[in-house]
Amino acid sequence: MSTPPASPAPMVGVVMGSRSDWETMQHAAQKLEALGVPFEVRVVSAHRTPDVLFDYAATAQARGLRAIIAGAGGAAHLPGMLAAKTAVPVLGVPVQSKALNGMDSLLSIVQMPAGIPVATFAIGNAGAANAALFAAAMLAADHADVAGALDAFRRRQAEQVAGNDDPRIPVGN
Ligand code: RP5
Repeated sequence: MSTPPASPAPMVGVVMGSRSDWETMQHAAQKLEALGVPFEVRVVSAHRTPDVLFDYAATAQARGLRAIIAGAGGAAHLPGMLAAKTAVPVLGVPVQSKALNGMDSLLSIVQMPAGIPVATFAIGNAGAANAALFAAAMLAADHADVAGALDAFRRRQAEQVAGNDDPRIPVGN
């Protein structure tokens, strides 16, 4: 019996403050999967498991991660704290909180002090998807397969919009 081929080392980390963030962050994972970008997924909480956060950040670069997509809601300190502890670019996704609709998450992530940047995306599913597309764009210069997949995605998207440009006609007709 032959051993299955080893899966490629992850180039992108998708992390989130709680399992409850997965509903949002799965949209990042789906995009990375579709583009063929090797990634890993972890729950890493800035408040509940700070030591795990520090370890994740401290080892990220040596493990080959080239971007970390970090989603959190409410007092969303995860992206900023990761950015403080690693040179790997951090892409922050504000999760839509129940109490304040994600405005708390957005402001917590976007208002970083000068010197420690976090690239901040839109609140919710669109932000998660776009963070993945952005991470793929960062990788594209050195990975022709990812560049090709991104290009194909954009062409398909444009065709879908152009092919259904009368909003009165249901999609698929
Ligand atoms: C944050 O608190 C998480 O990122 C999550 O968005 C929010 C709520 O977490 P749970 O109470 O659902 O675990 O740390």
